[in-house]
Amino acid sequence: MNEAQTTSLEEVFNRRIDAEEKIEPKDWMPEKYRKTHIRQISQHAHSEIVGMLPEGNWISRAPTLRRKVALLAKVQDEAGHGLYLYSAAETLGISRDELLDQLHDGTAKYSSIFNYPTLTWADIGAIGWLVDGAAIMNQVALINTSYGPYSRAMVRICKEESFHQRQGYEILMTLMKGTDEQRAMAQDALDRWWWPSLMMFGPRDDESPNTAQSMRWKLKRKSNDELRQAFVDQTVPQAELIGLRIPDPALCWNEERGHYDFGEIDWDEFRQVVQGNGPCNRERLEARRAAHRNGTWVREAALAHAAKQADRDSLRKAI
Ligand code: BYC
Repeated sequence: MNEAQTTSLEEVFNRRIDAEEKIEPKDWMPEKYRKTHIRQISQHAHSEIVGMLPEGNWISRAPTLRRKVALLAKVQDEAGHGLYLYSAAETLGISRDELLDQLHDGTAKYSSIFNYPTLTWADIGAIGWLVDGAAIMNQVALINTSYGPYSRAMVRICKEESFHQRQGYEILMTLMKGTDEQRAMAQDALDRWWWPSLMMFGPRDDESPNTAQSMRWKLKRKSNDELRQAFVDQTVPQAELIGLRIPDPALCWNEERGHYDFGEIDWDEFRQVVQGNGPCNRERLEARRAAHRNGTWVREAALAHAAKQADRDSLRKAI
C-alpha cells in the first residue's frame, strides 16, 4: 500500500472515530492503534488474572460459608473477565500464547495494586470496595471506548464489578458494626489499601505518555487524574458513612472546585512497584508461571482430544 492510500484510509478512520463509530476487528486501523490496544487490553486481562491471587489467598479462610461462596464466585468472575479480555486482544492479531509469554517474561504489565499482600480478612473488604470501586470508575468510561470488542467486554464486566464492589463494602460495614478489634482491622486495611488504590489510575496526566493519543483515539474516555478525582469524591462519603477515616491529613472538601483536595501520592513507590520491586511482584509472577507449567498437561490433553474429534468427524463425513 502506498503512502497516499494509507493517508486516505487514516482520514476515513479518523472520521469514524470522530463520529463515535465503533472500530471492528476486520476494519482498517493504524498500526499504532492496534498495538496500543493490545498493550492496554492485555494489561487489563493480566490484571484480572493476577488479581485472583491476593483474594484467592482468603477463600479457604473466609469467616463464614456465605462469605466463602461470595468470594469464590468473585474470583471466578475475575477469571471470566480475563478470558473475555484475552479474546478481545486476540481479535487484534496476537495469540493467547504470545500474550501469556509477555506476562510470564515480565514484558507486559499488570495493575500495580495486585503486588500488595492481603494480610487480614478486612483486606478482602478493602479490595472489593476500593479496588473494584476504582476498576468500575475506570471501566464504566471504557464502555464507550472506540474498539468494539473491548467496549462490549466492558458492559458485562462492569455489571459484575458493581456486585464485587458492594460485597467488599458490606464486609467492611459488618466489621465496623463489630468489636473494637474488628473496627481496628477494617481501619488498618483502609490505611494500607487507600494510596495503592489511587495509584491504580496511573501517573498524573502531565506524566502519562499514552493519555493524549489514547484520548484522541477514544481508547481512553477520561484521563487518569479525572478518574482519580471522581473516585476520591465518590469514596470519601462512603468511608464516613461507616465510620472509617481516610488516611490523608490533606484531604478536605474544596467548595470552589466542588471536589475533594487530597494529598500527594508517593510516586516513587508507584514507580518501584511498576518496575517489579513491590512487596509481592516476584511471588505473583512466580505463582502465574507455576500455574501455567502445572496446566501444561491439561492444555495438551484438550488439544489431543480436539484433534481426535476432528479426525473422527472427517472420517464420518468421508463415509
Ligand atoms: N499499574 O501513560 P499511562 C480489576 C503503566 S483490574 C501498572 O497513563 P495508559 C480487578 C502503563 O501501562 C484493573 N502499570 O498508560 C481485577 C504505561 O506503561 P507502558 C486493571 C501502570 O495505558 C481483580 C505507563 O505506566 N484495569 O479491575 O494510558 C480484582 C504510563 O501510564 C499503572 C485496567 O487495566 C498501574 N496502576 O493508562 C479486582 C483498565 N498505571 O505500557 C479488580 C484498563 C499506568 O507504556 N487500563 N501504568 O509501558 C487503563 O485504563 C490504562 O491502561 C491505565 C494506564 C489507566 C491503567
